[in-house]
This record gives sequence, C-alpha cells and structure tokens, in this order.
Amino acid sequence: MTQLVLSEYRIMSDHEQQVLFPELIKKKRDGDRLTEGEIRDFVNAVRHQTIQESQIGAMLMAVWYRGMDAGETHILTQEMIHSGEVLCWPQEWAGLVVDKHSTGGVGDKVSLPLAPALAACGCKVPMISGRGLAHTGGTLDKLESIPGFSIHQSAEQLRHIMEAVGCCIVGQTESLVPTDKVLYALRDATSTVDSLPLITSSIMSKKGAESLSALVLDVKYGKAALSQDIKSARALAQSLVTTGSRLGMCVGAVLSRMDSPIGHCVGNTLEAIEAIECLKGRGPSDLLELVICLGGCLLKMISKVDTLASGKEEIRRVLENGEALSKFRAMLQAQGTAAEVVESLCATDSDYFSVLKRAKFRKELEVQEGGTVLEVDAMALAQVLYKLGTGRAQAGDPINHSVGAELLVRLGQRVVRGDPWVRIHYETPALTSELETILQGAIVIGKEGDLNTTALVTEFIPSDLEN
Ligand code: IUR
Repeated sequence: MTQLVLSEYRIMSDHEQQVLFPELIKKKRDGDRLTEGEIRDFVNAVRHQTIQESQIGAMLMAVWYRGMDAGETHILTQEMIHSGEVLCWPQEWAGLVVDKHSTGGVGDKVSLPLAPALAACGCKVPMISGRGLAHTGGTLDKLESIPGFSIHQSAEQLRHIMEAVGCCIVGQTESLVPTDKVLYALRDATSTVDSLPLITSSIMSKKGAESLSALVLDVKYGKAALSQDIKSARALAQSLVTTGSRLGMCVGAVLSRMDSPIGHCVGNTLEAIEAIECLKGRGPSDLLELVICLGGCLLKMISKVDTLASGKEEIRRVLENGEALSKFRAMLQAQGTAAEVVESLCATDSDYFSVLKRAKFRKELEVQEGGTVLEVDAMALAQVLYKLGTGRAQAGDPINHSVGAELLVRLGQRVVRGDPWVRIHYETPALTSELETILQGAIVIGKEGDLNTTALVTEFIPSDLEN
C-alpha cells in the first residue's frame, strides 16, 4: 500500500555546499524570496544530513524573522512531503479518505469519537496522531490508557484495519516526513516554533503524506491555544488552507474557542471515558458540537451530503444509534485490545474502572464565593495536571495516564460558597497546597451578565477547492 516517493536528489560536493548554504541563509536573512530549487536543496540537505545543524538553525531563524510567501511555503511543504514515504490508497477509496487536525487544546478528545463516526458514515479514516507535549494532551496517550491498545501498526496492518473497520488511530512512522522531525527539534532548540510558514509546512507536510481526499482543521484560539486571539488563528487557518489548496488537497478550517476545557474531563484515562460516553450518545454538549461540526464539514467536503446541515445530521445520527460505537469497538479490537475489555468499556452501563486504572487519590475542591461560573482557566488547570504527571517535558518521558480532573460545574452554572467544583485524581507527586492555590485561581466566578456567550465554533474557512 505504501510507496516511497523521493524527490530527485543531486549530491552536492562539499565545496558546493560550503558556498550554497551560507548564501541561501544570507538571501533569506536579507528578506529575499527563495527559489524552488533553493528550497529543494535545503530540504534535501536536511534529509540527507549534508548541512550543518548550525546552518539549519540559522535558516530557521531567517525564516522566522523574514517569513515566507505562500509560494515558498507551498514548495517547502511539498519538498518535505516527498522527503519520505507517501501513503497511497486503493482506487476504490478515491474521494473517501478523510482526516482532521487540531492545533491542540485542553480536554480535546474529539478524534476518539470523530474517527469511528466518520467510518460509520462510509469514510476511510487513517488518523495519524501525536502524543502530548507540555500542557497539551495527545490523542495517542488517551488511547494508550486503554489496556492492550497499540498505536504501532505496520503498513499492512493499517491497510487491513482500514479495510475491515474503516478507521484507525496510529502513531507516526519514522519514514513519514522525516525532515519534520529534524526541523521540529531544531525549532524547539532555536525558539523558532511560532513561525507561520514553519508551522504550516510542519502540519501540512504530515497531512499531505497521508494522501487525503479531504482534511478539516480545528484551529483553536484563546488562553490555552497556540493562537492567543482570533486574528492570529484566522491567519494560521488561512495559511494552512492556502497551502493545502496549492498542493491540490481539499482543506477546510473551523476556528474554535479554547479558554475553558472541552468537556468535563482532562487527563488521559478520564478523557478516554468521556469520549466513549460521547459514542454512547451521552457526551457533553461542547464535545458533541465539535465532533458534529468537524464531521459534518468533512462529509460536505467529500460531497457525501449536499449541505453542512445534513452532514451534521448524519454524524449526530451515528452517534445516537450506536453505529459509531460499533466502529470504535471494532477499532479497539483490531488495534490489540482484548475482547472482554472492549465489551466492558462499550457496555451501556460500563463500570469503566473495572478495566481502566484509577488514580489512588482523589480530592474535591470547593468554590470560595457564590455567583455564576464564568470560566475555568484551561491553561492553569492543565499546568497543574502537568505537574501531577499528565504531561511530558520531552518526547519519550513517562506519564501517568490516571492523573486528571473532573469538572463538577458547567459554565453559566450558579454556585454557592462550598459547592465542589473540581475533583482532582492524583498519585505521586501529591496535590500540594501550592497547587491547590493555583487551581482555586482557575475558576472565575462573577455576575451572570459577564458570561461570554460567543459560540464555541466561531468561523468556517472553506477549501479553495470545494465546489
Ligand atoms: N504541530 C505540528 O505538527 N507542527 C507544528 O509546528 C506545531 C504543531 I506548533
């Protein structure tokens, strides 16, 4: 199923390289545009390690400082895609292969119900997801809280699961966009992560290598998001959509708020449970809204439905009638979870903790004043949970899946002093009084009239290719 597509690569002599790369760095540093050939030489050199790390770092800083136009960003992305393996699917799946990418949020477990819901609607969903880093959670970590679930699947297994079930959620292989791994690590080391062309090429190269019929992006903005305000989220979304379109992909984006957590649960095991509840038709309304909106967009983009409203209706239907849950059940089993565990998790009245690991300790915190819950600061909550073991400082660090928080209040709810508002699940490290103080600062109580009533999904940016 997979095919190796490497771009044409000409080995340069040491002398050519010594002349070329300082010249290219200078050109970008001075604000000039790089040509297609120059970008290709740079990516090839990164791929084949024929450029010094210091030169890569300097080029990244030059791009961070001067930016890249849409044409340069497109070429950079295209060259990154072809630096590794490009997936290829059977002809009969043409127009059906879809995926979603989120720029990351606290409590964002949308992929878990969305992939099987789309599969239940007849789509093929090869979700290649990531792990969490720092305060953000990762889809793979949530799934790995389920005993036996394996995110490592060979190309043959992936093909088999896609054929038999229609969806799978797996980790990235070494051979998919190898240059992104190198560039991402050096961006981290050189403070050049927050660059529009570098973020765009990183995200879109990985999605481009999946050979998708359609991609929907959930670009988040707010206190706990990569983009702090809607204007920068819009710019990122537009850059991603434009680059996707130039690559011939059908890509649409939604902008969604990320101030308070999505749903009521944060932390890997708790989020897996909440996602399964959503598949049983009992998910929290904001999670359901995102799943329905993103799924509906994809169904419309691949013309499975004529309108966004009917796409949303289809997704709602498969969540309510159990078809999405059946796909999830099949996916768990195909990815290594024992049948008894799957049945236990998917039972209507599941006792989740009979199969999932529960944290040793739990503590409820109480609100200190009466009023209306205006916000739960997702960033503050995630930072405390990170200190309790939910997240990694560096890739490869161990995490504690059972650590997390259950919100016991909803935004807009009236509370009185002493009402419990959050239940923290923890082990070692312990929940100290310092951490409790930070948590107490995360809940914002005020007057009902000050509640932010802006919709969760604020905007939709359609694909340039959509008809
Ligand atoms: N996710 C990616 O895949 N790439 C990036 O550069 C960022 C997030 I920031």
